[in-house]
Amino acid sequence: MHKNKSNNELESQLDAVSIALKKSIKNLDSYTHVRGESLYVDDVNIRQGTFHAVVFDSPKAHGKIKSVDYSKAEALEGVERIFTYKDIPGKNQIGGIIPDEPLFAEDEVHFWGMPIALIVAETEFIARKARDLIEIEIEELPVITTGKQAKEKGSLITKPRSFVLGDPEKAFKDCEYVFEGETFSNGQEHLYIEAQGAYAEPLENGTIKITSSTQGPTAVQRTTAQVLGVAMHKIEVDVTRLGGGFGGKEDQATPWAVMAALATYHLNQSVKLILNRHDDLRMTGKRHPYESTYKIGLSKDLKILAYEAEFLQNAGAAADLSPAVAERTLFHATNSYYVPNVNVTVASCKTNLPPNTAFRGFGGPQGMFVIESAIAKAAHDIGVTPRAIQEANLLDENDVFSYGQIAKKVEAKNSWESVKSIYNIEAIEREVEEFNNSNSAYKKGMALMPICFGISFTNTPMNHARALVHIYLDGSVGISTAAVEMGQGVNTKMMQIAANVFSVPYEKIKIETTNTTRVANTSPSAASSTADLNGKATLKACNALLKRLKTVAATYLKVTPEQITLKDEFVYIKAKKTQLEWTQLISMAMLERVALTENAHYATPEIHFDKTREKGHPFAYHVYGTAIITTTVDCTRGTYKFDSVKIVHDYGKSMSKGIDLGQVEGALVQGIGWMTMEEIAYNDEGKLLSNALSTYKIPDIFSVPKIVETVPLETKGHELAILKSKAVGEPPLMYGIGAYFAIQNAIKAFNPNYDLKFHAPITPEKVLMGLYEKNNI
Ligand code: LUZ
Ligand code: MOS
Repeated sequence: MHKNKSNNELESQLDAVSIALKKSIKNLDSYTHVRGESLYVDDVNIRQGTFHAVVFDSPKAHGKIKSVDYSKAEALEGVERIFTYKDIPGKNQIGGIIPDEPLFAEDEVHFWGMPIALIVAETEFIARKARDLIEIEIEELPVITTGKQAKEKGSLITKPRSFVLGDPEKAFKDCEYVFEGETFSNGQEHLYIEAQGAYAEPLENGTIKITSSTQGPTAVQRTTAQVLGVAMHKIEVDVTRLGGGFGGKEDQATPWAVMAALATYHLNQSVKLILNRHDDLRMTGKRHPYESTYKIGLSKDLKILAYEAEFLQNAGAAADLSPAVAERTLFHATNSYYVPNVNVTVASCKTNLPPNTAFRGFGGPQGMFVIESAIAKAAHDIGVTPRAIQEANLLDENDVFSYGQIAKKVEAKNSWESVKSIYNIEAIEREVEEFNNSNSAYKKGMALMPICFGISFTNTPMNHARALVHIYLDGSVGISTAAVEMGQGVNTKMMQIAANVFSVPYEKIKIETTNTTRVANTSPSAASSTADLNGKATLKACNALLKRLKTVAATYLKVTPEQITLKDEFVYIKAKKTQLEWTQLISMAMLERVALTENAHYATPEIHFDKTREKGHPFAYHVYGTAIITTTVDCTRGTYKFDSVKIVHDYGKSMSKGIDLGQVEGALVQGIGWMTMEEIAYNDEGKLLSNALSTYKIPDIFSVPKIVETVPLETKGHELAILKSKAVGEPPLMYGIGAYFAIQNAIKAFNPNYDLKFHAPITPEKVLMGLYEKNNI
C-alpha cells in the first residue's frame, strides 16, 4: 500500500527546513493581469498567413442529416476550405471515458450546437459569413431534454451505480420519522472569461504545436493524435494560462484544439480557432442538471438512521466525464453527516443536450443539495430547526462513509462548533427572529451549511504528477509541471515551494508554461488536486537537487552534508553563516559536473477503490468547513440580498493565505449563483434559450453578500496535502447551497402556507410565487 514511502520521508525532511510560508502572498500573475500583459491563446503572436476558423454546428437537437450544401460558403472569397468528418485521417472520435462522441457529426446530429464542419478562411469575419451560407436539411427525430424522459425510454450512458451501507430497508422500519421527496438542481454555465480556443501551427516533419486553453494538455495531445492518426510525439501542446476553467476545460477544450490541428494538418499552415461567447454557450456542455428523489428516516432524537436517493443525471448527448461526475455524487451523497444505512443510486441519462461536463464540485454539490433538502423537509415536518438535525448527525472520527473509507482527522464538528461560537449563532438567530417580528415587507432567513469534500481524483490511476526542475548556471530556477494556471494561483504555490526549499527569493524562480514535451502523460488540472500532486512532485525534485548541492557544499567546506543548510542565498554550517553564496554553489556544482536538473514523479499513496464492491479508500483526505448564510428577501418584489456569509474553513495549514481566501470567496459566490440566480433554459426542442449574458444572470458585484468573513480553522492539515496546506479549489463552492435554504426560510417567515420546494435555482420569480402561494396576502 505504501508504494511511495519516499514521498513521506521527503515530507518530514521538509518539515525540518521549516519555512516561512505564513505570510500572505499575492498571486504572481496579479501584476501582469492588472497591466493587461498576461498572455492567453488569443494573445499568442500568430504567424503570417494564419487562417481563422469557425465551427458550423447543428441547428437541431436530434435528427438525420439529409443533406448539407457547402457550395455557396466555399465560393465565398477568402474561404480556404471547409473540413468535415470525411477529412479525418484517423478516428472521428473524441470520447475520453467512453468512445461515444464524434468530433464532427456524420449522418446524425444529437444536440443543438453539435459540430458538423470547420470553416477555415482568411479572417474570422469571412468564416462567419460563410457559415451563414451553408444549407442543411435535417429530418428531425424525437428530442429528450430531461433525465426522467431519458430514464423512461431506457436511454442511459452506462449502467446505474449504487453505494450501499448497512441495511436501509430494515432501518427505515425502526425510524420514528420517514420523509420522501423530489429535488431538482439545474445546470450551470462555466462562463470562464476566456472562451474556448486553440492555435495550431505546423512545425517540422509533420509535428503540430497547439497552444490550447485547456486544463488537460495530455487529453488534447492524445485526442489530436488519435483523430489525425499520428503518434503522440508529433503533437506538442502548450498552455500558458487560462482565463478560467472551472471544469469546463477539463474535457471540453479538446475538440477545438483538435479541429485547429486538423486544419493545420491539411493546409500546413497555422490555424486559429477561438469561439465567440454565443458559439461557446451553445456548443459546450455545462454542470449536469439533476432530478433526484430521496427518502430519509430519523430516530426520535433526530439521528438520521437511513437515507436513500436516486439521482438522475442529465448527461447530454455523449458520456464526456459524466460517469466520473456521477460517481462523485455518490461519494458526497451524505455530505458531512454520518448515516449508518445508505442506499444511493445514480443514473447517467443520455439526452439531447450538449454533453454536460466537469464543473467545480464535479457532481458533489448535486448530491449534497439533495440531503440538505431532505433535512430541511424533515425539520419542517417534525417542527424543529434544520440546524438541530444537521448538528445531531455530523461526522465523527472513525465513522465510515458509504464507500468504505473510514473518516480520519474529521473536522465536521470542529468547524461547526467554531462557526457557532465565533459568530454567536444564537444571537444571529435572535436577530433574524426579531427582524421578522417587526417587519412585514422584508423578511430575513438564515441557514447553516456544512461541507465535506473528498480530495483525489475518484479514479485512482489519475492521482499522479511530475515536475521538471532546472537550476540554471546563474542560480535562477525554471520549473515545469503538469499544473495549469487558470487563475487559481497554482503557479504561485509551485514558486513558493521551490523558493523555500532552496531558500532563494521568489524572483529567482520561474514557472514555465505547461507543455507536453517537458512534462508528459499527465492528469488534467482538476479535482482540487493540482497543487497537491504537482506540488509534491516539485518538492521531491527540489529536495533531490538540494541534497546534491549540500554534498557539493559539504565537500568544499570539509563538513558532512547533514551539517549544511541553505538560508537566504547563503550556505550555513549548522547555525553558522559561511561566505559561500547560492550562485557560487551552483557554479561549483557545475564544475563538479553535478546534474542541476531533476525530474520527479509523485503518486498519491494509500488510495484505492474497488468498483466491483464499490468500497475502498479513494480520497487522500477530506476538506471540511461550515458557513452561516443570512439573507433579506424583499417580499413585494421577490428579490433578495445576502446580508452575510460567515465561514469557518479547514485550510489545514494554508501556504498561501491570500490565494486560498480568494478561492473560498470565488467558490462561494459561484455556488450562490448556481443555487439562486443562474437559470439555464433549453426549450422542448433542445434549443438553448439562455444563450447570452442578457438571459443568463450570474452574480455581479451587487449580488455578492455584503459581508463575507472567513476564519481559518486551525487544523493540523494532512500529510498528503502539499505542506499540509489542504486543497481549496472546489469545496467552498458548496457553502453556496446554504443560500437556497436561507431564502426558503425567509419565504416561510412571510408565508406560513408556503410548501417547501427543492427546485434550484430559487430565482426571484420563484421566490415571489412562493411568497404569495395559497393566497397569502
Ligand atoms: N475530475 C476528474 C474531477 O476527472 N475526476 C474527479 O474525481 C474530479 N473531481 C473533481 C473535479 N474534477
Ligand atoms: Mo474540475 S470540476 O475540472 O476540478
